[in-house]
Amino acid sequence: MLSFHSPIHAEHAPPFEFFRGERVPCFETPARADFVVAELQARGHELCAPGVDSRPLLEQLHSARYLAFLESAWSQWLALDPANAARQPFPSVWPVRTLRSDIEPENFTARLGLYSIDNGSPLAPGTWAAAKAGADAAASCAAALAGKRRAAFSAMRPPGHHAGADFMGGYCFLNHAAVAAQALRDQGVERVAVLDVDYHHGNGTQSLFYRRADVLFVSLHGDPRTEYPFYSGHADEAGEGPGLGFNLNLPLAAGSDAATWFDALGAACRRIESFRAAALVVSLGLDAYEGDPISTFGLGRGDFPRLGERLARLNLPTVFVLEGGYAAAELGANAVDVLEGFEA
Ligand code: Q9C
Ligand code: ZN
Repeated sequence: MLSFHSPIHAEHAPPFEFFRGERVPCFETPARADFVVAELQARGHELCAPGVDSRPLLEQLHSARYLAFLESAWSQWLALDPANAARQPFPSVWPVRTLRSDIEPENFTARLGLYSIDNGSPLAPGTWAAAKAGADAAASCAAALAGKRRAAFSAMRPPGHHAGADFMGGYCFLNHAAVAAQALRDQGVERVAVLDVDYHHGNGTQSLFYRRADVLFVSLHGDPRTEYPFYSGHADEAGEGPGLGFNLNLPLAAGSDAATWFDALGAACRRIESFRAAALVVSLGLDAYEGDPISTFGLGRGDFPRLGERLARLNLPTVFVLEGGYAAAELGANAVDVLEGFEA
């Protein structure tokens, strides 16, 4: 499958995240994309550098002040103290419920709280460059479909589906799947479906399209009663206003097996068919894999080609965007198995 990749992803390499108050190595590492690219090359897939500037798409999806913050975040952090080069910024205050989020504070770590849903999305010097390159790759995939390709894959990180109009979260900064979906809409595709198969609910993507009927969002994920992102992803979230009926969440109990998961995938595919989508964007997280270190579903190695085959039966032009999946050594094989199952 035609795949887009840029080595710029590796500029996002924060040294640690927090777990139970302690520093632990990041689960979301540059090695993840390196494994995916190595597997694409080993199996003879075509790799291209992203050639589309996603800036106009990002400006449609994300707020101007969030983009301005993210683009300059590391230089603002350094401006506080040159010694910050060796430190990782941590959000200090979150504007929950009754607090105001309309006025941007001048304090940097307070502003980082304004634009974060969690304390687990570490910034690094190259975060903006890497996330922007991922958005460019997603836009390039959509352009490949306009050029009559059946499918394209963005082999980039950090992931994107937890990022919303004005927030980062869950290792995500810019919403690459939303960029691909919006690009397809701008090309004149009337109805676009986004199917999110990452283990975690794609709260960012859901929120970006929640009031829209032109982009259907369907997600299979761990039940937010027990799984990240906890505050989004319940079955009763159906869309709002003109978007009512165009959001479908299929939360599954932690520990669900492959049979349960594929039943839900069938329901997701039937909704995409009834929507009469003309193109599909797949948020391709591979963390439903049984070997994933932070997830609990039971998909085995052999289930990934099967996922690709099921998606191919929708018979739609399809963009695949890499999201989560933290069993890094198996990530490449699992991702490319989906793509090859789709092509078979
Ligand atoms: N101790 C994606 O898969 N919490 N994001 C992890 C681990 C956040 C996952 C905590 C998980 C976010 C794109
Ligand atoms: Zn995930």
